[in-house]
Amino acid sequence: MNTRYQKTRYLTSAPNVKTAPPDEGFEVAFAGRSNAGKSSAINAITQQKSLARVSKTPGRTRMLNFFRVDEQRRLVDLPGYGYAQVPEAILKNWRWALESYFSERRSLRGVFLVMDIRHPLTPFDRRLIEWCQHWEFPLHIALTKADKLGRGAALQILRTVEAELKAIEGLKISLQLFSALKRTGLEEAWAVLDRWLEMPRSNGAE
Ligand SMILES: Nc1nc2c(ncn2[C@@H]2O[C@H](COP(=O)(O)OP(=O)(O)O)[C@@H](O)[C@H]2O)c(=O)[nH]1
Ligand SMILES: [Mg+2]
Repeated sequence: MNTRYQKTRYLTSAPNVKTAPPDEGFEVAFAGRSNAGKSSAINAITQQKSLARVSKTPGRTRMLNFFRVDEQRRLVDLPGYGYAQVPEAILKNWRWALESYFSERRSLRGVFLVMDIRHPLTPFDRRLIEWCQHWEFPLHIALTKADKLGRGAALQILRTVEAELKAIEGLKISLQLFSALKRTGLEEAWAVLDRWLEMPRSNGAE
């Protein structure tokens, strides 16, 4: 059990990095195509029922949503896009908002990409992965909704995705199976966040 994320609170939303909270301390960005299971993953990780629901508030869906873990640490819910055809103007704006965030955000320590295990490596995911490679951000991938598959099938997808991504030069990557529904994979997710956010070690109680 890890209780360090339980006090996470919604901080603010910003359309782009220029209006984001002060660029201090440590930040981890959560990315994922819409409906991949990102909000559910954030809620499971922070052990809250509806923390990430704020990201669904109309007007905030295309924003960077900031959550405060503590004085020095934040989680950021990045905007995704869906299955439906997205108008070019919106895509362009999304690309610009995320590219400027990735290129300018000094407190960003790593990218936590949530992919539905049944639909891994969509064009959305590949774009994110390219950016991580380009800006040398460590990337952690949670293949979520793993409960939808048997253990063997899930592991096979994990290995296939891993083999493809480990072949990309200069990409620092780790992967795991996850299920918000069954609450599996939490320890691995917390370990990655603890490391990236430089969480002080607790003294045993957790
Ligand atoms: N079976 C299963 N369903 C999930 C899981 N995570 C999310 N879902 C469902 O997938 C849908 C999209 O989830 P949501 O977290 O809102 O996705 P987001 O758009 O990426 O934030 C919802 O109906 C969730 O209940 C999971 O681990 N297992
Ligand atoms: Mg969401």
